[in-house]
Amino acid sequence: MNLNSGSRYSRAYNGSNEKNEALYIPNHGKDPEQINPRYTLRSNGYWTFSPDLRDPSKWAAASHSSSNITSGPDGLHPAKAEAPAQVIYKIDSANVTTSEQIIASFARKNEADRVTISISTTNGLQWKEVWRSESREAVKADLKLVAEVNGAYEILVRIEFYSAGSPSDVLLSDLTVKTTTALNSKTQPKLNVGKNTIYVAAGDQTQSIVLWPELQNNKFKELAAEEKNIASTKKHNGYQGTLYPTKAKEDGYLVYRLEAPRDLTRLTYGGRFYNRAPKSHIDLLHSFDNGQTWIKSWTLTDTAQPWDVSHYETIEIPPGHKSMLVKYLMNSTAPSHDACSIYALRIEANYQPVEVSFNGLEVTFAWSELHDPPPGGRLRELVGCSHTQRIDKLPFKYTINVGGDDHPEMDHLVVSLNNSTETKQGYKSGKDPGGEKFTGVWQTVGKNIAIGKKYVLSHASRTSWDAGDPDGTRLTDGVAGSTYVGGTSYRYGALWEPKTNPSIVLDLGEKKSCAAFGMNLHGYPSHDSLNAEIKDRVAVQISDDGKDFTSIGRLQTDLHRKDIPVNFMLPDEETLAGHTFRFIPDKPVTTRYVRYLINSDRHFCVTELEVLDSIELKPFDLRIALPDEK
Ligand SMILES: [Ca+2]
Repeated sequence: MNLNSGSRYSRAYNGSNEKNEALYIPNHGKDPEQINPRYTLRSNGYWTFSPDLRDPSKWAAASHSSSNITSGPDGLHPAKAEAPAQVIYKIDSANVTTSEQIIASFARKNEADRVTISISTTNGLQWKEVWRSESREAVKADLKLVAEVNGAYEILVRIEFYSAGSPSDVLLSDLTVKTTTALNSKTQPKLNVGKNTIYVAAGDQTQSIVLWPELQNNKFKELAAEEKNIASTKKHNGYQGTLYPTKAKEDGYLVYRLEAPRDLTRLTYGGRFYNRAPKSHIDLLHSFDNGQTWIKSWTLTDTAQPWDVSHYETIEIPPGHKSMLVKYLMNSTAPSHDACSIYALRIEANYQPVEVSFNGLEVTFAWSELHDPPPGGRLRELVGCSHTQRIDKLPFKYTINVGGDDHPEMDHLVVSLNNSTETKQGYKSGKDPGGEKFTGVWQTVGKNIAIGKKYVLSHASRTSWDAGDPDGTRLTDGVAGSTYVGGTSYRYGALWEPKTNPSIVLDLGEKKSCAAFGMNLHGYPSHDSLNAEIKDRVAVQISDDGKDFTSIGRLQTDLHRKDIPVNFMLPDEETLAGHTFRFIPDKPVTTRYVRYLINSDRHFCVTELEVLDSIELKPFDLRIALPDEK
């Protein structure tokens, strides 16, 4: 991410499926999250940008560019009156922007003074005025932009002034830009219970412009600086390009212009190309002299299958160029999208940042510790925690220890260049819970010796929701139910009404050594094992004669997330309502009969019985090598 002075970016871990267009990017008018909102894939990030407007040594560093602007004790204003003046701020949103609020306060003395706010999502190729002061009284803007910015990654906010009297008659006294982004809630770095190591480093100190135009249905025209003999198909068919030359054996091309406020340093351009007809070629060219001379960096002349070539060229740009042109050229014997065409193109130019000095940043993780229910309690307790680290030099490595009985529920992650000396450092609680680095386990299960064996139910299965066990074979047929509960889940098992409290006697046929006793179960209402919701109790008893049984333990139905083996995949919503819960004795026991005594207040469904001849849980460290480690 690109952090300007005065920026703070907070990203939430918990997904949101709120139907608010300010929070998502519509996909052909629809909210993509609504296809299955229970996965809560969508989450949001919140940028707050409050640039310094007064300090003569600081205000420029927060801006993208300016002309005829200076700062004063009351804010930014024109350096000279009766001349156009402007300051432009750039929001690099890192994740895709969904909406933006611009709050600005101005002073304006004379009727002839002017202030306007415009935005551009095309690196300044097109501007849209979003606010204008209509009178001397209208000096506060509070804009909520959705359609204007939705889908953008780079937004320029331009404030133009005109002062008719003395230069400081018109001034910008306060500016806050709040940008909301959409992100994938599963992609943020999570903390484990115990010790976590955080590594913070700075990347390449550069700024960038990205042009990534949509091409189909003439959309390529929106950003192009020049075009010749070129067209696109109305709809991108996906397996051929959409942009193609319209005349045989003549050049068809598109030109894009890149302009930066400071020297360009690097250009990376290319795309995905379809070159099929004999003697066709597609060329990438760039120019530093406004198109007088072109440098060809790549040509595609190969017309062999599969007619699908992704290629990018990177050009180091010599000093002294703030502007350049990029050309995509096609020449074909057959002017058609199925002969010579471009699927997609992307242009990225890097340029010098305003400044690269580093004045420190702050990183805050916020989470909730999970504590098991106290004796007699029903619910896990959540304890809100956070940790803030001030970082004065990079790279920097530090530790966050997380307490509790399980991995925490993450809340948000903040990176801030809006340094405040008042921010409390360290743990919010003031206490370091300590702890060791968490290591997961790899589970290897042996053979399920219950498969195909006979069993007896104390109460016949109900047949509601398509459940049932008419032949007395379903619980040892080797098919266990799903991890997600509801819909068709009951048809894979035997089902009992609440408080039936059935028992099941399994006959292994002969005395066998048993390493684990399990049962795949779920019920209605659905209870999440990972949230200590399951109240069913299933006792395990053994017997050699099928008459006298001895209790040896109980299935463990409250699981911790930290206990889930690294080689077990949780369902997408990260709950566990249906599972083979097990009792694992300290050492294998030998028995012929196994009795499961069920005590349940809900509709209780068993899909499979499991007796394992072996089970192994070995430490398995899912290591992430930090950049300074091997
Ligand atoms: Ca089964």
